[in-house]
Amino acid sequence: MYQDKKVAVILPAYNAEQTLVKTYEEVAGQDYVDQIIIVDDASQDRTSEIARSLPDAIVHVHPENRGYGANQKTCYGLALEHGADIVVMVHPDYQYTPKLIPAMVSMIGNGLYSCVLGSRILGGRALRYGMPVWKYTANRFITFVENVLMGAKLSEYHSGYRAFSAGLLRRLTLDVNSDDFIFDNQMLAQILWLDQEIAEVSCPTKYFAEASSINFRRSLVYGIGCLLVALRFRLSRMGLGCCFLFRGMERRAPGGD
Ligand SMILES: Nc1nc2c(ncn2[C@@H]2O[C@H](COP(=O)(O)OP(=O)(O)O)[C@@H](O)[C@H]2O)c(=O)[nH]1
Ligand SMILES: [Mg+2]
Repeated sequence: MYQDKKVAVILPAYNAEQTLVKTYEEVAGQDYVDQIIIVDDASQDRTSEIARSLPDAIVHVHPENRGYGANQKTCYGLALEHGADIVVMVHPDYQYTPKLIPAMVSMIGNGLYSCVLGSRILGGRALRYGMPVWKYTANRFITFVENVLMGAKLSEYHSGYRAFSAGLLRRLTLDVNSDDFIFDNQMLAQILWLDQEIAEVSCPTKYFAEASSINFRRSLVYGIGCLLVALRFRLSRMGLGCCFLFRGMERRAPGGD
């Protein structure tokens, strides 16, 4: 609990047998964490078996592979069902350190922000930590265009480490979002659409085989998708139609969630 707020950490897992236990144990050791929810997206390895063996984890296994976005939809749904007030999403590939969870939780729990991202770019050491140069360059370019089109100033939109208030999650129409990787980007665009301020903390990141499996082709599809989301945002803001991503959401005064 953070003050009187219940904290859930969600781990959207896919073929994570090598790193799930290590991530889980470190997450479980952090202050404020009440619940850890693991959703396995029909992995081909022993992820579900390992997840079920973990003490106190809430585990859900998709009957078939539905994609990264679909996995997160299940995760957020379960977290809200279980009464979470603050939800932290972290990839179970042990790429992001769970040690930032208390900091991110407190930024949400003290009412300052409704969304906090762990940024690999902000500390300026992504390349030193091993991010491939092509991924870094693409990340910087796409982030620049997204910031211009969506009127934000984030260091990146592509982190797998995010915290949200339950109040904000309930306002987002996550069900209309993609079941694929672009889900993450659509979610941030929806938050910006609601005029919510997004906070960032710098996050040391590890790069190793199990932590980064997305190939160039899938990254390209993702990158183009990001640019289209940002363009749709700008066109919708200009009143030139309203993109399906933003249609069902009610905008209120900035700050409140
Ligand atoms: N649910 C689901 N997750 C996937 C799938 N493919 C990759 N992932 C997850 O997506 C996340 C990001 O992929 P990753 O290769 O780590 O990307 P990178 O760290 O940004 O280079 C990881 O947690 C993967 O486990 C999939 O088909 N379904
Ligand atoms: Mg990764």
